Amino acid sequence: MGIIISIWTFFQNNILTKPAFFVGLIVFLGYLLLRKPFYNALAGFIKATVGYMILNVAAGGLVGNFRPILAGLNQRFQLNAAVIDPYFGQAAAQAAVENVGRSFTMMVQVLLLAFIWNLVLVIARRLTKVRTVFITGHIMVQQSSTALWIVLFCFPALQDFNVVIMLGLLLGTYWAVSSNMTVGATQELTDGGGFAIGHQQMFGVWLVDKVAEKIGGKNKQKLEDIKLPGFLSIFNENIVATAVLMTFFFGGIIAILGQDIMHELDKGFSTKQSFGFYIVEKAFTFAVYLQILQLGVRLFVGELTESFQGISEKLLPGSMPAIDCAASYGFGHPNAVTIGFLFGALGQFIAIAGLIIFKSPIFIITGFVPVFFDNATFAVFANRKGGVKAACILPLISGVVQVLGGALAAFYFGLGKFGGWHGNFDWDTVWPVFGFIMHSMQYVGVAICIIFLLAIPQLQYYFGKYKREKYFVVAENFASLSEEEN
Ligand code: ASC
Repeated sequence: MGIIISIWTFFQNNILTKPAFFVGLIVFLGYLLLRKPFYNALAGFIKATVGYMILNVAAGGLVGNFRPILAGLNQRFQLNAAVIDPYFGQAAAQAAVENVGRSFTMMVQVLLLAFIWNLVLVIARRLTKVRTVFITGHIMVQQSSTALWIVLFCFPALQDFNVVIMLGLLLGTYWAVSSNMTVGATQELTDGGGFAIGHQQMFGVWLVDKVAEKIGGKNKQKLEDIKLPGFLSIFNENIVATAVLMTFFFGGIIAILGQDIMHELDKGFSTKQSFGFYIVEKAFTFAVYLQILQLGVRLFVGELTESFQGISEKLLPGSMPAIDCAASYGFGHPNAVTIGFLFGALGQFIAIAGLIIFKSPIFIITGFVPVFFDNATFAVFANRKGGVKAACILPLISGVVQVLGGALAAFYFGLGKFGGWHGNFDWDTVWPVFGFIMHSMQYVGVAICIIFLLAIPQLQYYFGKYKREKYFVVAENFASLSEEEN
């Protein structure tokens, strides 16, 4: 038993919560299964791991630089608002769990059980129709934290052991089913990239994929089709467009915050530097990280796509890993990412103004992670199916939903007073509904949520776009389907 626990602990600390190594090892194993020489498998492991680490550097850089700026609005206007962002949400959930005298170590146990349950659902895929294993470790930590608080809120007297079992099953089912919902859309976007989305907005991606086409209409214009004339042509270049737009966007916000607050928030802002140059430098940093991100994605996705054939041919046919939403950014028009972010922010600001005007009992501040990563992802998917119009409208609507759903959730689950709510799309929509059902119907409610989730892949299998004999082939060998269709 001791040995098993040590192996698990090792796995948990070094691989499960470090998706870069997880993806690397999948690539390594995939190449070995394809009978590639060991040195090729090793090279694949290194490229995939380093690629994912580059993606992490970029995502971390974006989060580290821009999260404090948006959250600074709270300080500037003394709103006492809840920040809708998973990092704030995780801290708030931990504080709430400890505040009622419960142990937060349950979070890791939930994570492990949920991961194992996800694997079981994939192994039994002929029955469950689940094709995806959620491996985005840092997201799993954040979601286990928020979900742990939701369950303790609904079942305050439930013993630790039962909490872990019940939530492990619920969360594992959510990971498996929600990422499985993105298989078709992601394979189409990436032309058989060999991965699905395992992040925080999978229900959203599914929805966007379904409605974008209707919004775009027949004569849709994609971002790729737009060629701006005259001096505007400089915006055809993604780096220029991003840098200029961000200079206005963050420039405006930083100017509102003022120099003093910025010195407090950002220790890198030296007193010798002029405020104007500081703003420009910050805004350009955004473009820098987006470039780095694309580089990382290209590196590891290439390896993953090729090597995963080994796993899907020999080990788990018809299955695939579900990874960070940022992996999709390498496959859309680069400006889609920026447009999604800006329209998402617009939607959020409109909704926040609504909360203030209608004197909501709780205020919300835009969190960088949901407003950027969710809406950029939506725009990338939306542009492919519905063009520019869909890439603007859907993130705008999502921004409104994020604030209103986030406000409702922060208020209902009582996390507002601990400073934040998770704030990503699925956590402003599906999870608050789950929480409400569990709170009002108790164990029956939990059963309803799990049955609802388990029914989704069945519906996809029997009625979805890639149904029956195509269902597993979409994941396993997308190229064969595209050839058929052409
Ligand atoms: C999140 C989160 C991050 C980012 C990153 C995007 O939800 O916690 O750090 O999105 O995963 O690449």
